[in-house]
Amino acid sequence: MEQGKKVIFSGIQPTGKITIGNYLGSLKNWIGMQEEFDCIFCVVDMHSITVTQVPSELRKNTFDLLALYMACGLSPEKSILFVQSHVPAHAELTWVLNTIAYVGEMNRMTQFKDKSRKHADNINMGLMDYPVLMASDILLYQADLVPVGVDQKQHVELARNLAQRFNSRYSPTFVVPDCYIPPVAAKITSLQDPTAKMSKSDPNENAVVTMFDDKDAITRKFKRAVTDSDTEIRFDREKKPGVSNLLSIYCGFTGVTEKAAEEEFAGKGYGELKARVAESVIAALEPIQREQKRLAADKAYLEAVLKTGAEKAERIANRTLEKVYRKVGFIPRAR
Ligand code: AQP
Repeated sequence: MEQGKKVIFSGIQPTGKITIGNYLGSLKNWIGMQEEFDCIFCVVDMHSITVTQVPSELRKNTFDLLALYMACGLSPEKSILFVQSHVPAHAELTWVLNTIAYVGEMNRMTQFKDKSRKHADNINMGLMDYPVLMASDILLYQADLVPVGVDQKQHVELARNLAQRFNSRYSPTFVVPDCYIPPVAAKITSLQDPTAKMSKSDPNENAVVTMFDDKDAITRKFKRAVTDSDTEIRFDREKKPGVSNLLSIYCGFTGVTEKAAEEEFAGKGYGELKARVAESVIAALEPIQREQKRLAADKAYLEAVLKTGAEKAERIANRTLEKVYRKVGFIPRAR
């Protein structure tokens, strides 16, 4: 970590196949940040068990996600790449922060309410505590900036509140982090219900394009995407959520501005829009998929990356945790 450089922290859950929503809303924006900032990127496996997982699949998804991080351009030489459960300080800080987080504020979290509805048979304490664990992830590394999609904004705000609350109750300890929301594609929506977020755990396959989908699947899913009854192609998230979503995906993958995309598709039909969006996604994903496959096959290399990453992350995390323990009045363990 270099003195004076801002610190970035973010992560994705290995809860299934990563979607183009996860990619455009978060992962893609991390790549360029590596040059300018001290970056720490985590595979947040502890978050993922707040929803029932098949253990063998969770293990595979964890390696697959790390390989995807690197295939997209995250470099273990430039950034710290690690798995959350390898650094016990995440769980340890969560306990301390739990004692300053109020049940009322946790109950109001949108994701908790959504996931409680979706998993009514498994509303566990971890699901409710998810945002406190996320606050610990961020605060342990004294992160200045947290690049996430719009859906995670409320959780970053909770991390800010907990940092400020701790700092004023004890003394300045945590950097109060800011949220970085990308200007384009901060919320990609479902291809089948364009008013709902595209989620990797959506059981409807046609609603989601994953980073692992092949050419035919991508073409088919966009062909079936829900649009609307008139024929005009323009951004209007209120009245034309389906078309606006397709345009956002196009802008996200091509780097074209919203205005230029509207001009490009003026007078064209929905069929052409869908085909061109699919082409842009296929072109961007093909090289990533090839590299991901190559990396995922080299387990020894991935394990070595994670070992180094965990060692580096642990050093920083333990420094913060020791400070926190001292501030709350825990006596240090004799060495
Ligand atoms: N649809 C989306 N559009 C833009 N950004 C998105 N993100 C998620 N969905 C979209 C961003 O991806 C990052 C990682 O998300 P996560 O895995 O930690 O959890 P999530 O937000 O709950 O993502 P999913 O896909 O909806 O996962 P499941 O289905 O497991 O709950 C975050 O930065 C998020 O903002």
